[in-house]
Amino acid sequence: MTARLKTEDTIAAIATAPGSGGIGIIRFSGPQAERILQQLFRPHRSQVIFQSHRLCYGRVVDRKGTVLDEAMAVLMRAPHSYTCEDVAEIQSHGSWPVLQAILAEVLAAGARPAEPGEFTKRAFLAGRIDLTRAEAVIDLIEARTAASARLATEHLQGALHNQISAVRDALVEMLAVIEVAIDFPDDAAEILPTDQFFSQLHSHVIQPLQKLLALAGQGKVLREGIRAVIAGRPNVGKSSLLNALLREERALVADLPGTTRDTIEELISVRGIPVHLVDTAGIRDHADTVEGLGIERARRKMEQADLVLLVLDASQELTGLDQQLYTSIDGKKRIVVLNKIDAAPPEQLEQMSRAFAEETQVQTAAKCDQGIEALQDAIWQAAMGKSENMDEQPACAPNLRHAMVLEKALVACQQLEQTLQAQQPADLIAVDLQSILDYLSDIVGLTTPDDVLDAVFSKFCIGK
Ligand SMILES: Nc1nc2c(ncn2[C@@H]2O[C@H](COP(=O)(O)OP(=O)(O)OP(=O)(O)O)[C@@H](O)[C@H]2O)c(=O)[nH]1
Ligand SMILES: [Mg+2]
Repeated sequence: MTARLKTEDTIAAIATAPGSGGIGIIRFSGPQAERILQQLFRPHRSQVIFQSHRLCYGRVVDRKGTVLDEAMAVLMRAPHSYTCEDVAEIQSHGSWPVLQAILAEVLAAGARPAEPGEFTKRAFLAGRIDLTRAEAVIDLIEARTAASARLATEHLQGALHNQISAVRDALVEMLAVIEVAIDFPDDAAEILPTDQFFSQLHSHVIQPLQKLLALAGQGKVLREGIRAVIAGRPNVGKSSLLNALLREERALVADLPGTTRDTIEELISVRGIPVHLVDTAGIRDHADTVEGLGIERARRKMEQADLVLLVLDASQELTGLDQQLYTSIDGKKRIVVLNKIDAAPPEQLEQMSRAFAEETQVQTAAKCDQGIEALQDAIWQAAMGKSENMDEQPACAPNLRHAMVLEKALVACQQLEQTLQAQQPADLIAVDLQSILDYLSDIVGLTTPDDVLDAVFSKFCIGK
């Protein structure tokens, strides 16, 4: 990939998160980085000149010479830096006012504030990383579980880029053959054995792209997580289940129906999947105004859920309300949770279990932490859409942007198949091949339109 543009200005930002921390980092990148660093950083040994990639101890001073902080500084000379430009970083104490004061000096010395993701955008524009790796940087920063971080790291190391590149290489090879056929139209039939072309298209292009696309759902789950709503009649043990899954006494639990009145939301990790868990008010008919509002909210949450955990009290007979709730989530992803099995007569439990034989069901005793692991497994399986091997996660999974482009590329593959089937001339085959190639170039950022690039980088935080 070649550089798209040369950047003239030097950008600066606080790279660490707001708040106070042990250290904080101010980062600046661009042609003025070294001069600015020299202007406001006084090395402890005055004879020190900045060696690239060497950490240096000293003091940061403002324009009047007042010391702002003791700090470490490092200069990373182009092109061996994150942005491929000269980059300087000052590691000061992580007090927000100190960081802001240092940033103000950097800006006064000639830098301008960086936009969100601008450092990474420069790395991309310089050709150091492709677009899938740039997107992985955001995913890694925002990862909420170890499993989502692992997926981001795989992408950062080029997992998706490499797969797309392999398909692109196959297409380029096919295009080269076509071009020979265009140049020698009389020998085209010999140069272009259609069967071979078809099988190449299938095994090197269509199948790999379909395989990738099939992983998009799992990618979404790992990156964004799912919303799982705990619903059911009052007093069946919904809040007890939330507490057991959270491993803390988050929600009030009482032997009174109508204990939970508002919804309670918490983020947990279920075998690496971020799960937004929502506890709701127990649903019943005759409730007071406040409880009624809670019930309305509970119903709305059920509608919005990716997964409903329908909780039933196994120590009691099924009621009409249980049935009603069950039918109201028809068509939704759901798990039937038979709770209070410690207090359930065996025949009744068996009968209830038979009534939901078709459903994914888990038997629990939330009060005694029983069946919680099985419930976690069931949540994982429902979210990932597969039933085996919970330790296995895809090393590569397209995000929504990639998936949309992959779908278009596959449509273009169908078009190419039709062209081949109709034995159209070689130059038409070349046009179709080129259009598949163009889509794949969009994924890695070779030809991606500017508005898409802007959309990608605007999701970043400032300083990255
Ligand atoms: N024996 C037994 N009791 C349980 C179990 N889970 C919950 N309970 C009890 O059932 C009662 C209601 O529990 P909650 O967790 O408050 O039930 P809820 O569904 O959130 O109730 P509402 O918020 O009123 O809708 C409490 O007394 C719990 O201790 C269980 O597994 N076994
Ligand atoms: Mg409750």
